[in-house]
Parts: sequence; structure tokens; C-alpha cells
Amino acid sequence: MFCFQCEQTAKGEGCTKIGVCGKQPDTAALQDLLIYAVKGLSKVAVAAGKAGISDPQVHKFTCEAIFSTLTNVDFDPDRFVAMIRECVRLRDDLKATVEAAGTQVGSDGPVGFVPGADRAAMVSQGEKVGIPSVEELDPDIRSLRELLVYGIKGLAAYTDHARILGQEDEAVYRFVNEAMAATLDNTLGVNDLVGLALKCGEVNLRAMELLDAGNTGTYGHPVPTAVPLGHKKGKALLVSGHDLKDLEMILQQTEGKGIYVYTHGEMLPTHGYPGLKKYGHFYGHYGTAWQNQAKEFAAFPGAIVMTTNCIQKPKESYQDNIFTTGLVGWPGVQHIADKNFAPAIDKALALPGFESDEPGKSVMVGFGRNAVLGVAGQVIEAVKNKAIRHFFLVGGCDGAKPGRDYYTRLVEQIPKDCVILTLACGKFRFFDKELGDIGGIPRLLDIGQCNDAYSAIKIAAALADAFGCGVNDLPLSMILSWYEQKACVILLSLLHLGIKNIRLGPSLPAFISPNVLDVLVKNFNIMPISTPEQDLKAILG
Ligand code: SF4
Ligand code: SF3
Repeated sequence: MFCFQCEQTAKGEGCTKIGVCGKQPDTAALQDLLIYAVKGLSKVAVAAGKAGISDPQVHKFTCEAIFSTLTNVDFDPDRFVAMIRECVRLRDDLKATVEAAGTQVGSDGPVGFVPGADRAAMVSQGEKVGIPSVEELDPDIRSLRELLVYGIKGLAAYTDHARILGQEDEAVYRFVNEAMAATLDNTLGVNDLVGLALKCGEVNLRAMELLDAGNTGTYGHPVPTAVPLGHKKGKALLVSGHDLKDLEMILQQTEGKGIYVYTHGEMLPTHGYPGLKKYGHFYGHYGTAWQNQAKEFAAFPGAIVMTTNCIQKPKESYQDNIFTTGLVGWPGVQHIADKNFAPAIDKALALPGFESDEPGKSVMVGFGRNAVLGVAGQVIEAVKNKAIRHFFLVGGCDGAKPGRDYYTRLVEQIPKDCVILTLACGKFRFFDKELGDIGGIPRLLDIGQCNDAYSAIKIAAALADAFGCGVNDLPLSMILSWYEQKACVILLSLLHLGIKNIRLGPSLPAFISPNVLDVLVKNFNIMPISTPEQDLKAILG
């Protein structure tokens, strides 16, 4: 196997024997084969698009398949076997329709590929279509093709989240297909691929906009809300991942059953949504970011549901208490495909739950664009009269590397006249710190999940408008952490917007070649994090 799509890749170079994430070589090969098959399906879909043919089933499947290969989503080889077969079935059906309409699509490579008869045969096929080595392909082309594929993985994930809430745009699907097909095109050079990567960032803005419309349209705009980090005496069910609809269904299905529902990881911001916070048994937040789940889940006295990334190998102690739904999968873990969460609810009722009330500390969530822009006048005034000196956007994906304490130390050292905006699971490095306020404006504002980067961009654009300047001229610095491919595509969105001077950590992606890095540095002055002291000095002078 060879995989280097995430930040924790072995030795900062690539996972070759087994994934640091726990991905087994057979699953890695099947994921590679699925991506290969999706490229074939995409090529046919591009031809279909030109002939005016569009297939919603193909759109849905394409994004689901690509999202399944994102880090920490699906580790179950059998589900990949089924998806590869489904991909080829959809491809052949669409091909027949397109050819009947008079367009020939040929059968080169993934367009004509026939999956092996069984899992083992598909694994050997997958081993031959993974990422080529630098000896086989120009390192910059390889780097940019992979950057594009990882960007599309993030884009496909957000597109899928949005579709679940009824928000779709044909143009997004069209781009996913075009970009996947473009990775097969040997005529495309460095400039073309850089252009496609930035275009991926642009299209992702639309995907995040759709998701924002889905979330806020269904559950209302988040409002500032205090979330207890403690617990209530009673049965308990923990919901992790990003999917608000799954959470809503769980809240509905647990109503009146004497179970308190808690959030984990990226679900924390959901407490701010009026359509979700209205449930009396939706109590608080438990635990921190995904990489601590083995310890935290083992200590949780109830059932756990993973709605999306990031799942890790469950420990034996809680293997029977954890459930997956949607695209998440782990071999041997009970999967709830039909959204009837009864098995998880029954498990929560069978487990002891918490023995006593313990309110604990609380944290504030709900500072999406609507809440922040609602007090824009106050914020602008505070900047003008110098009560607020600078804004820091400190967020992104968390991970296990020791160097990630940079973000904690940074936030601790940011001067008291500065406001910190945060989003995604990187916030767990500092989310429960009491940072006070500036004239009533909290110094730590949780904008939401990673996809709420859309909200952060809207806030930045509104501030730039108010001050009559560009986003790069605002007293705003972005200090981001990355781990998986949702972070990759958000970074591409920021670059598409021309945002400069982003600091990125804890390390730079292994898939970025020196020349590609050079392009990013020259055009965007993107830089690695150094130390909190040095970075703050460079930013604030
Ligand atoms: Fe390694 Fe990350 Fe790939 Fe897992 S997703 S195999 S940790 S590079
Ligand atoms: Fe975290 Fe996986 Fe990325 Fe949505 S939950 S940010 S890492």
C-alpha cells in the first residue's frame, strides 16, 4: 500500500505497511480501486453532461464513494467491494445511455475496467492502480493530481452532507466529475492542475454554502449557547461526527426514553441550533477531539454513534457499545444503515449511564455568521477605538502529533486585546479556556464545524466591507491546523479567495512537492507555523 493523504502519514512520507490510522493494506487497495473506478465513471459522466444527460443517482453515488475514502471514514473492506461493483454498474448504464444518444466514450483504462470476481481479485487490481511513484510520474504532476483528488474528497464530503439536507447544485457534481476525469489526462501540465486545484476551492465555497443553507435552513441560525461539559444522572447516548440530520433523528427517537444525548467532537456546535437545542434531553458535550476517542469512549457509560469521520479502531471494552451510520464503517462494528437507531438506543438503555449529576464547566458555542454579524456594529466600533487590536482565526483539524500543543500555547499567549475565532475539531486544544471578553464581546468565538469555514469567510468579507479594504488588509491572521482532506479543500477555498499569509501546521503535507510548495509560497505566502512566540511577534510586531 501507499497512502499519504493525511497529516499523520508514516514518517511524514507515506504509509506503506499499514495506515497509522489503522487502514489495512487490503482496504487501502480497495479504496484505490474505488477511486480508479470513480474516475472511469466520471469520464462517462462528463461525456453524458456534454450530451445533456444528467443522472442524480450517479451524482449521489460519486460523492458517497469519494467521501468513503476520506481519512477515518470507512475501514470495512466488504463495503468497498460492494461500492466498486455498484460504480461499474452505474458507469455501464450511463455509458449505454450516452452511446445511445450518439456519443462514443470508448473503454480506455477505468472506463472499461472490469472488477475481479472476488475481494482478493479486487485487492490485487487495486494494488496496481494506486498512487504512482515519482519514478513513474513527474513529481509535480503527481503532487498536483493528488492535491486535486484530496481537494475533491473534501468537496465530495461537504456536497454529500448538503445533499442529505436537500441542498444540491448540478454545477458542483459536474465539477467533481470533470476534476476526477482530469486526473487521467496526460496532456494537463502544472499550470492546468494548479488552476483545477484552485477551481476546486471555488466550487467548495458553493458546497459549503449549500451545506450552510441546509443546516441553517433546517435548524435555524446558531445562537450563542452555553454547553455543559459535565453530565446528568441517567442513561446516555453519545453522537459524534458532523451530520446534523442523524443527530436530529437520534434526538427524535430517544425522546421520552429517559436517555440524555451528548455530543462528541465536531458535533459540539450543534448545541447552538434552535431546531436541535429545543430537545430537553439534548444535554451536553462529552470529550474532546477524535484522536482521544479510545480513552474517552472507553470511559463513556452509554452507547456511541459515529455519523461521519473520524472513527478509530474501537477498543474491545467499547466495541459492542459503538455503532456506525451513513458512510462510516469499521469491520465488526454494528452498522445502522436504515436510520432506525433502535439498536443504539437499546444499548444505551442496557448500559449503566451516569450515576450522578455533575454539571462541570461549560463552553460557549453558536457564533456563526448570523450571531457575529448581528453585533458587527459593536465589533467594528471596538476595532476603531482600538479595544480590539487583532483577530486570529485558529482552527482546523486536530490530530495526535505532540507538536499540536502549539495551538494551545498560541491561544494562551495571544494578547488580551485580541479576539480568537475558531472552528473544526482543532478547537479542542483550547476550547475550555476562560479567555474573558472585550467590552462584552467574548474573546473566544466558536464559529462551528469545519464546514462553517463558510461562515468565517462571510464574517471576514463583511468586516473587510465595513472597513473598505480587502480581507488581506484586515487585522486578521489565520493560523490553521490540518489533518485530513476536508482541511485540504478548505485551504484551497481560502487560496482561491486570494487569502495570503496563512500559517499551516503542525507539518506541511507530504504530497506537496518542493516545486508545488514554491508556487504556493510565491503566490500566497503560505508558511509553516514556527513557535507561538515567533509567530505572534511576526504578526503583531
Ligand atoms: Fe496513512 Fe493517513 Fe493514509 Fe491512513 S489516511 S493510511 S494514516 S496517510
Ligand atoms: Fe476533525 Fe476528523 Fe477534520 Fe471536521 S473530525 S475537522 S479531523
